[in-house]
Amino acid sequence: MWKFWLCFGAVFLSCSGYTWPLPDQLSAAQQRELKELQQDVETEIEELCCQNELKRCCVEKKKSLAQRNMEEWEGLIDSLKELKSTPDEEEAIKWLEEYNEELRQRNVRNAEANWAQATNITDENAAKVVEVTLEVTKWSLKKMEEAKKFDTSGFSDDVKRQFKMITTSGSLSDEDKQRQLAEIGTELEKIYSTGTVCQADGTCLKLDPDLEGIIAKSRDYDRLTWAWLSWRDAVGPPMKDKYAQWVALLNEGAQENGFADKGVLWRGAYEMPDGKLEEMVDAVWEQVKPLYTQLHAYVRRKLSEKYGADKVSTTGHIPAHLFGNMWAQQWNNIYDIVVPFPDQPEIDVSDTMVEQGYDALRMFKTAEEFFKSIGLRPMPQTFWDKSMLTRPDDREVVCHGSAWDFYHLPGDTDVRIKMCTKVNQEDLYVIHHEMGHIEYFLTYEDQKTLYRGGANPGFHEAVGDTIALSVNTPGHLKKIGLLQNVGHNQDFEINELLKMALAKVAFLPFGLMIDKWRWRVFSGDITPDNYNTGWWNLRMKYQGIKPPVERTNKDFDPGAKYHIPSGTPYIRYFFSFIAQFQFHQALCKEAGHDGPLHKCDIYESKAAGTKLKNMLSMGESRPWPEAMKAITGQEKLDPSAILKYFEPLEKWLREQNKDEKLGWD
Ligand code: KAF
Ligand code: ZN
Repeated sequence: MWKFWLCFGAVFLSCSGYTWPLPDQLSAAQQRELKELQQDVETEIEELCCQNELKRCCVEKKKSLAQRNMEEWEGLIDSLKELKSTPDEEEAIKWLEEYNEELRQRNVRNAEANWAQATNITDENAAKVVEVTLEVTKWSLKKMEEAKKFDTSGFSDDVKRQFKMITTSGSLSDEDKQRQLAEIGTELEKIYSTGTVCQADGTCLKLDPDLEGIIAKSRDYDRLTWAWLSWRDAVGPPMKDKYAQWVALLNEGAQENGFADKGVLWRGAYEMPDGKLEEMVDAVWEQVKPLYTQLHAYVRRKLSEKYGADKVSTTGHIPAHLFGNMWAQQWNNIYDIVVPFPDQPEIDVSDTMVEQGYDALRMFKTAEEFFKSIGLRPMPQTFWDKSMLTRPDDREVVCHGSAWDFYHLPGDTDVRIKMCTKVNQEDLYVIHHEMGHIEYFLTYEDQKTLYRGGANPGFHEAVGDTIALSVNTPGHLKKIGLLQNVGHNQDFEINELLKMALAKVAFLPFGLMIDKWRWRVFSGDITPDNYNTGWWNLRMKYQGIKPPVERTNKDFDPGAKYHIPSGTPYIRYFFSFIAQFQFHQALCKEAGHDGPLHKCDIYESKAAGTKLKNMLSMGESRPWPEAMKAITGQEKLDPSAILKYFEPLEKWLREQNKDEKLGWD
């Protein structure tokens, strides 16, 4: 109650930050009813607090209204409490409470075993991961059978939701097959993470940092071809048959549980009727494709000038190894080749970071400082003690970055990041990305175990990226001493937007095609004989790129991208790259930003932080459109924010490309 009055003490502060009491004995439907009422009351208060009135008068009105509503509120809660849930539902709720606690404890063990292996790849640790995975599967299957005995038809939405989650499974019933699946999974990830390429002089190179470094920095066409090809030859072929077996086993598990294939289950995370997710992302892609096509044509022209028209034609697909990134998924590393106005002040801060003596720890502290500035949580001490922030030199590890929730009880926090940090701007961005996952973990720690997840997987991916949209503005980089000069003219702005587009717009068709490939692999449209052809057909169609040398179906180029051997779904990143601009736009509005969206920096805005926190705290407890609404006011994935952000650039690109033949077919 006291919070209420505190809130009204500050006259023009909105009351949206106030948490109205919501007793958890009520059913979800009842709780929702109360929440709706709460919103009505808040709107009424806001409306009454007329801007033109005297301050004092306004306070009085708010006070009396609040008092009246509080009485009604408490009366309503009492009457709802009397409407008790049925005995069956009470039993179900009790069963769920125990389930959630046991799940939490099992998740802790699961995370521990996986962490041990990911930070020290050994046969012994791999064997432990397999054992824990089998244990988890066995337990989940047992619990699923128990859960199915409840008739949930009359239960509240919240109880139904939990049962649905428990009974949606793709697990194989046969234990030998379960083991086979778990073993192939760890094997595939091991091939990727321990892959090396040896040169004629006997020195051997790893993907991270060696081969990725060559692709990022070398401007020698043949050297680039060598690095690109060697990585694929090293890891692809050894994976191919195993991958086909892995797909078959996953599909068998899905089919045993009544699903057409594993792709249906993967898409299920978005809680849309099957087919609708693909429809939604396709529609979004159609809207952003014109912008991508402009960027593609501009970059193609620059690459053709750099490497020669015999290497890069100005009308067709671009060879995939020239983008500064092993997978051509983001193109920011070739900013130096494509920079529109080279005489403008530098905007890449990598060199400055090295000059200023940044190391991994300082980069993480820099990121943490931003999250704290908007009122999100600092990293707990255990984070600093237990995370792996750089590549150790005494053992093999999985270098691909990840964030880990050890399903702590509040107060006993254990969250970690595993990353092989390098001192450059790209990794500063990745750190914000990973820390975004951690902030989500911390903000939904009070949720039931089943709900300790993102509103959908794309939300989880978007949190840190949203923050990084502020951090990477030249204005902010200057604030933290990483840039000395910031231009204030249109040329500088175009440089700035182009650099951003190389990271964000270039990514979109890649983010889309990966799971288009896997959905078709799972459905059987793309068979093992056609894995590589199917892959390149999509790469060519969506990204407008082609392999630098001829590929055959003996190759397995998908395996050279981490998320394929690790079995991590990818459409989440496409979702995220659209949604993060929606979030950014909404938070900027909350922070009172005015001016172009790409100039907005929400640093130190508690209002923006609160808005974000409110959404994050929902975890996975509600379908994602509700979480989307909580932060943006609308329920849809909508590319208008990203299009607005890049509007000045798109206009400029159109002018530059007016004599180009756009596209690649
Ligand atoms: C995103 C942002 C910038 C560039 C590129 C991307 C896409 C993608 C990529 O291709 O690199 N990004 C990542 O893979 C970042 C790693 C991660 O944070 O998304 C990580 C991937 C992962 C690793 C191991 C097991 C499962 C997933 N995801 C997480 O650590 C994570 C995600 C959700 C909840 C908890 C942790
Ligand atoms: Zn991530």
